[in-house]
Amino acid sequence: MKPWPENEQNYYKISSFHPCPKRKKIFLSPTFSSLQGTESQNLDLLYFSAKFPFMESESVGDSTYDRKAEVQAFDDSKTGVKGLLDSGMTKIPSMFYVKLDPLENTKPSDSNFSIPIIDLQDIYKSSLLRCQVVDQIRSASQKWGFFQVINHGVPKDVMDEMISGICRFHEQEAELKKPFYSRDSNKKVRYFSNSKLFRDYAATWRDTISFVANPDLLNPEQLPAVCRDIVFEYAKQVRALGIIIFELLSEALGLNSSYLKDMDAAEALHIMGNYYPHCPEPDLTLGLTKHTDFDFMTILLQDQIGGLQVLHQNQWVDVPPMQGALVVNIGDILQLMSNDKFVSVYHRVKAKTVGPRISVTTFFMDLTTSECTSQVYGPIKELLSDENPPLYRDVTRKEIMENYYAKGLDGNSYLIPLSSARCQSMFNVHINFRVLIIPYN
Ligand SMILES: O=C(O)CCC(=O)C(=O)O
Repeated sequence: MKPWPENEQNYYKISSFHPCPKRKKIFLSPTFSSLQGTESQNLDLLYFSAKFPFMESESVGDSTYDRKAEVQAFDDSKTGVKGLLDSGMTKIPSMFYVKLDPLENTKPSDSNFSIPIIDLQDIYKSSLLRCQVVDQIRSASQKWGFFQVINHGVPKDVMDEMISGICRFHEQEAELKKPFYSRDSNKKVRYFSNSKLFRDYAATWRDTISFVANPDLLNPEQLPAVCRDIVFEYAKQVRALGIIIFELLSEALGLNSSYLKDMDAAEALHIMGNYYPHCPEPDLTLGLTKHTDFDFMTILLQDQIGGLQVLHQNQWVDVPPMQGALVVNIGDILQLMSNDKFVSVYHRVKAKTVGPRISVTTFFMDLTTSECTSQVYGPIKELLSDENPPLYRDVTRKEIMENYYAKGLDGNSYLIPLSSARCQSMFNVHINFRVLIIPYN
């Protein structure tokens, strides 16, 4: 190992390790002093997470614990997290133990922070109002990557019925759900728990039914009867809203309002109906681990339970449920295309003792690999100049999908391997860390 370069300012010292006694394994997660200077915090977190994902050693405590077998049995049951609770379980199985990432070094949340709320009322009637909304969207997309929209045009009864329909699906008898259970990510309709169950280091407390509309949903017969009609209606409504928001985002980038729509950003939808059951030990797991979305944009419908949090200025900030509102967030592809004018930020969902919590995530992108095309995404040429050189290289959809499926929800952004040589070199200056492994006993 190379000697520690004491005189090199760009190196970071590992200040502590965090063993995880709950898992009866040695989990070593170095904590670093924070990045100096003006580089973005995002880059800081991306880099550190990328280079030092959790390091897991051989099992030391409980030598009989076989995680692989536990995960396999869970998957074979085809009844998800809800099935565990239905069977009378009161302590969560070890495979769900999530080690919170100490690399984040997050501060306690500042109660002054709140996700921007943007009112879309009358944006087609008043050009002054529309200009103000475009400014708000630009600011929210640059600073937060997240905002809530109200008066967005999706009828309240459609939103309520969509939440009920997803709940009905998950709460029907297990035997009726099992035919939809699948790990085949190319299926246009499927029920599963933890999309990357066999890849992620920890499973999380959520079950999902997903639907692909690219551009249309499947033949109605192939959708579960308990939510068929509402899924069709919701897909229609959420796509219409998506088109409006893509127009506003295009204008916020200084582009023609149809720019993103003309790139077919609103063509393919991947709708996920999520069910987060109540959790008997919410401090040991998460509803969903920290991640960014790798699509153009995501629109989220949530019920009134809460649990979604956004990482903003190194603090986890709640996205409070708001009657009638929908949550919008920028995805990795839009961050890449906007050349970092808009940011795709980390978010996660906390597990809670109350539940179930229902949410519906609509990703504007088909996440199945069957639609792997040679379509290329790169920084939008109109946004580039000598002062604004491309931060990312052009990348094909095929490459993005391969990258997405090759990794689990490990806390790293999909953008890391796509950053241009200039950016990569910013990452690479830091590679000579001194790593000290302290056994935990
Ligand atoms: O359920 C939520 O609130 C967020 C879900 C989410 O982030 C996702 O599905 O990627």
